[in-house]
Amino acid sequence: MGRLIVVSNRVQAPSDLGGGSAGGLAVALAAALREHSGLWFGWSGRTTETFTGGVQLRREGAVNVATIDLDEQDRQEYYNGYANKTLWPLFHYRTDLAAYERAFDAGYARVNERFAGALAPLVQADDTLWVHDYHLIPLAQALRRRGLVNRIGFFLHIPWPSRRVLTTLPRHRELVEALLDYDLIGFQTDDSRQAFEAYVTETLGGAVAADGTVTLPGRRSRIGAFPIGIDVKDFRAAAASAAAREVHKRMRRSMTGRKLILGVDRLDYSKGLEERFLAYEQFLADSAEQLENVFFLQIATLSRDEVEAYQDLRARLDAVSGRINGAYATIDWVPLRYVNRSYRRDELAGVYRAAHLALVTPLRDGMNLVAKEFVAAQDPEDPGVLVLSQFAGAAEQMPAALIVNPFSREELAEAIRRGLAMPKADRVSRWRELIEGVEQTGVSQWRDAFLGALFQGRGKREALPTQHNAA
Ligand code: ADQ
Repeated sequence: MGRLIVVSNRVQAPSDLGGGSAGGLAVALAAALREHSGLWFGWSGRTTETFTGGVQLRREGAVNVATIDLDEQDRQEYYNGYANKTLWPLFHYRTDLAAYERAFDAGYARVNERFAGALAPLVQADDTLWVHDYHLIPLAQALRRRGLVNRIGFFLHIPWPSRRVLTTLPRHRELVEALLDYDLIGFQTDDSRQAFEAYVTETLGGAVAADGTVTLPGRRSRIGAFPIGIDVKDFRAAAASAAAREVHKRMRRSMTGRKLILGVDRLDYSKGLEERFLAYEQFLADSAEQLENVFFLQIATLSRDEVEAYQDLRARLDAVSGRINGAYATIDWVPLRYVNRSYRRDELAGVYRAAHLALVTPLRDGMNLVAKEFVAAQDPEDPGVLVLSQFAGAAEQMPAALIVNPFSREELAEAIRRGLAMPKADRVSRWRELIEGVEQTGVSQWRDAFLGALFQGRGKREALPTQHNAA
């Protein structure tokens, strides 16, 4: 068997991320790459005046990394444009925010061609490729045009939208047809898998068999749901580390006996932060007896702040948090602590452990790893309560959480009340069920399930005539 080549927009080899902050995904993929003496390919994150196509090769620990630089137009049209102003909002059901500009389309196609042009010469005949996320949907098509018949899999980290939402995208058909040049297409949830299936059968007139085989005239692919998870053992170790214990102690000290409600997210409109703030305000308005007994800490790392929708959201959150504190704070109580910085994973684990309740209430989310990390970091004897949106992919696997509709302020406020009052026995039994699920769907099971399905699939493309290599 040949090498494994992982392709993603940005490369996140563990040593890129520095002390204690390497994400579970990076760690899991790096482990697979080590096992298959593989290569991780992606954008360096840098832009140059003109695109050269030059590949920078380096070694990060045991992982070989290959990156290319893009030009400034690529960053605007492909990354800030089609990826983050068109596909991201659309796939998160925000058709009101999705921008359709020809320049974005062109930038997306151009960068995928640039990736393919730089990557193709590095690929050997028996290599297997695993491409990640919505930035690179047409990459397999661009590689096939260059004659590659290797096995190529694709995993989508964000939701696949319903057919009616997807069809608001100009040229949606081209996008889905390009996706069918992958041998295996993985989704986070059954819900996404079914939405894709509905598109294939109802819009393209194709067929999807029970085993996930997708057939259309002249082409065949396979789909499946592969829910992503965290590295539980590693995260628990982070939660038990000296750094986590120190943060936990600091948090407890600053809580002065008050209960901590926690939110941890990238600052993104899909995460339902504004709705969460408003629900907390409602909770404060309805629960006079709770004033000064609780506080809400929202950690929201800035993200994509070159995109206006993110700047607007940030301004709204500043205003709402200011209003809440203005109305309710006392000389020694701040009801909402709103922090925009980012924390190391071990520090974060300490904060999770100090919390009585976590609000993970995205309006849409592919999976949501914060929900799983929160569970993994809890004290089994005295765990906190997880309030989880029904629209997070994680809800399919975590029914023992308090599942809420994040669009309903009353329902969310009620879940906060219920969670804070939940007796210990109930918290412990829910947590046990949750941790069992988190352990069973860890990041290595995810990786092994996806790669198992990809390797076990039929042989190479020569056996299968498609539009590009039928001859
Ligand atoms: P994200 O949208 O980034 O990921 P999520 O799954 O919650 O969402 O992952 C966020 C990661 O970043 C977590 O590991 C979390 O600990 C970390 N993080 C968040 N806020 C942080 C902060 N303030 N400081 C430090 N770390 C922070 C996308 C999809 C998700 C999908 C993942 C993985 O949108 O739906 O679950 O990919 O597939």
